[in-house]
Amino acid sequence: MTDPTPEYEALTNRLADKGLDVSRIEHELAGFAVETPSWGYGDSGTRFGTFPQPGRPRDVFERIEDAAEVHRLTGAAPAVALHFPWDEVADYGTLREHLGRSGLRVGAINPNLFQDPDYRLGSLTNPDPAIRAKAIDHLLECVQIAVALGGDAQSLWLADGTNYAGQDDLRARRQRLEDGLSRLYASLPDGHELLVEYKLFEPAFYATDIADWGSAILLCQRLGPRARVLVDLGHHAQGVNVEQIVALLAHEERLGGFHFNNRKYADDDLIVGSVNPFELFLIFCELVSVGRELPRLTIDQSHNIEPKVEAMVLSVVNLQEAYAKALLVDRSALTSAQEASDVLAGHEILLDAYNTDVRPLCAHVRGRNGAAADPVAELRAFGYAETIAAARSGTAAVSGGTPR
Ligand SMILES: [Mn+2]
Repeated sequence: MTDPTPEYEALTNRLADKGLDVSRIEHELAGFAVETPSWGYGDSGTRFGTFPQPGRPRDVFERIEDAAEVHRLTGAAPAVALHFPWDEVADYGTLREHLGRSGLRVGAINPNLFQDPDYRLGSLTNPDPAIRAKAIDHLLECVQIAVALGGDAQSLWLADGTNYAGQDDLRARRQRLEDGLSRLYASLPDGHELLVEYKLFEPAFYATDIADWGSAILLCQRLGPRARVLVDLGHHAQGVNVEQIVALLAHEERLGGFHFNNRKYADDDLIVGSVNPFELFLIFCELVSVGRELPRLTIDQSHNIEPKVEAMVLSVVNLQEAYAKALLVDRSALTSAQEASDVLAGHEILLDAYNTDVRPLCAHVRGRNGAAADPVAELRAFGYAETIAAARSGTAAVSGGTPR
């Protein structure tokens, strides 16, 4: 815990003068938690190539070590989303112990129905019943993995779709999808939730089976109340108003969570807040305005040229700052402006919060949480990247080994 800095004192005095409840804001900010993805720490690339990085984790145990470092520095990344079969192990008890020893818990379980050659023409929507059955078996296996690891969520993105008009019957595919997901939903233990992610296109280029929030929410409404929609910031057409989608899903009580990243062109999977921080802020404004607990927040990024742990730390910091700014919005003044039909007053209230430098506030809250005031600087000073590069030079990982 560090003493308050002059910048923190100046900021919080100004916020208090405006009538904001600084201690409540700090309490909310201190509780902010995002899941980081195990797949975000390993090698990744584009369809043109993959660039292996020194120190890249060789197995799920080392991916969890990297996630633990992100949590140590930010105090806001206490869970790891896992992906199967990429994170498959022989003994899930050992994996659960490793998570606990690392100060982490399991996040959402992400089944993989896009990599197996059998899924070339789809998984749950495949015209071949044997392939559909195989896909359902994998989904049911992932529910058991969640139980074994103490998790409570399945997060499903389907790559299913067609590339050519006439390739398959669109309504028949929808029926197969509903039937398969019904099997999954029926297998969920009490308290487990199903997050249904949508994506406009890619890998399918004609008709993606769950292409937008509408097709996702209709599925969820058929399945039951524990099926909710997951919004990935890279999965919309250009220009789509994502914060409005967030508001609509929240209104319908079907907002399950997020995959945070940022994009300029398509599903670029860049660091969240790196391209459009204003959109990120507006999304958090919607979440704050709902006035309930935040939904499940997860980072879903693919770091191809940037150092992965640093990219993840920066992403968490950017999320904390966007959330902090949203907490600064003077909500009663905003409501008054809206009720008075004042076109620009509400907009200016949002801009005032957005333009506030919240870094001293976030640094203070991180310090109070036992994390780093400046996580990126501490990561670099500590030399974590060099440490893991030296420790992970071989090809065979020692399960549960620690890089430092
Ligand atoms: Mn995603």
